[in-house]
Amino acid sequence: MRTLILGGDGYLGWPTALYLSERGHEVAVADNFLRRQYDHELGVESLVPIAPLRTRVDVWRELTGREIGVWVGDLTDGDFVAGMVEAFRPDAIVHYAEQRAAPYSMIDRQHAVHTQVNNVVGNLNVLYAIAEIDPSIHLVKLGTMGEYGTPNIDIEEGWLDVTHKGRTDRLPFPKQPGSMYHLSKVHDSHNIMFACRTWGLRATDLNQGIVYGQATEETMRDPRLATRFDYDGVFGTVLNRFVVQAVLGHPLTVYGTGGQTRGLIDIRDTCECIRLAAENPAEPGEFRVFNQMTESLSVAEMADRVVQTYGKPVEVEHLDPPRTEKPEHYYNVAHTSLLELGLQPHLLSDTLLESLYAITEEHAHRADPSVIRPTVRWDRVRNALPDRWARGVQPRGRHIAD
Ligand code: USQ
Repeated sequence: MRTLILGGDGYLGWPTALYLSERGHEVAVADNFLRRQYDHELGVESLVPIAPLRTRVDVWRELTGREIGVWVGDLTDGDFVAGMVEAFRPDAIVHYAEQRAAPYSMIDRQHAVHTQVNNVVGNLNVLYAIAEIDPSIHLVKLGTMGEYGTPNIDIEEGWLDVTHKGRTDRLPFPKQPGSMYHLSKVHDSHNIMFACRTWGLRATDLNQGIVYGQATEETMRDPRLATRFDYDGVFGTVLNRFVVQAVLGHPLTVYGTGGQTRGLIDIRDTCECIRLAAENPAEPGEFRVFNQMTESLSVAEMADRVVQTYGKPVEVEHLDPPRTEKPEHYYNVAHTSLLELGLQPHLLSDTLLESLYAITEEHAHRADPSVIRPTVRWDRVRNALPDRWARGVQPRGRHIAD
């Protein structure tokens, strides 16, 4: 099948492109390199060096003989999106191309506006391109488990059977997102649901948990195929950060008690989930939601796993929580749809953690410990960026400038 991957230069988009290409999909990727620009703005870098997209694609062709098409452009430009969809005519569009860091979206007004404009407008342009050009194209959209928040009831896969005053209906599961970024994904979900209901589009919203890991079978074939590995206080996600912190001898930065519980997924399972969703499309008019996570752990449990498995002493520091979130809560998530399609999950194992320690040790000389601590607080409407950031490049001035 022909699969177009939006955000195909990113942490997950790139490994997914290789995974699907290896399995016979005709793959094209689109990217505007915004993720690389955020690094310049924040003065940070992926711990594992990443090659330019052109090099990545050339190396893959040399190694496998497989071609990956490249489109460079911005999804907020509707003509670009329509032109690309018209020219490539995909069977499925996998949409990763969004600003994905909650702390980045909470820096201040400009960053919140940038996040929501970039994400919501980009996704709308994708929906319109599909509706106008070929409504049978299946949209596989990356959502987030954070759309649901942490309600005191079981979290279902997108929908909830509700009986109210004697009448029953199947309604969208209530959303209580915890950041301007997570809110942008809720807005996307509403727009996609509307497009399915109104124009008969077919879509799968993958509400993904926190991804950990850095290597897949395909990215390991050559260092120039590696994907990024973030550990800074803005883009680094919790378990990847804890691994890097352990290796650098930095205390593990547990926010508050560490009682927050989240869904997790291994990067290799992300790729397989995308394949399963793309190869088993939603029906015309169907808005399908899968919870893309394989297990739940509290932040304290994640820290503990790292303390137990890293061969050297590791300190844990409980920080004054920078985010507004429930410190302890009920968390029980239904996630059977992808298992029913055949997902065989890699649960968090000591072997996986050991391989991550090895990757981190290899690149530890590139780490900048000064970017580890959290700098963005949810209870401040305007977070002052450290000087080193203020001097950085602004990402896409036309969206975040006054
Ligand atoms: N946390 C710590 N210490 C840290 C970093 C994070 O205690 O050093 C805590 C946070 O307070 C939070 C949890 O760990 O309770 C997760 O934080 P995170 O930064 O790993 O993840 P999050 O901000 O939720 O966002 C990440 C991805 C996002 C994706 C989301 C899935 O960046 O794109 O949508 O995970 S989910 O968490 O299910 O919403």
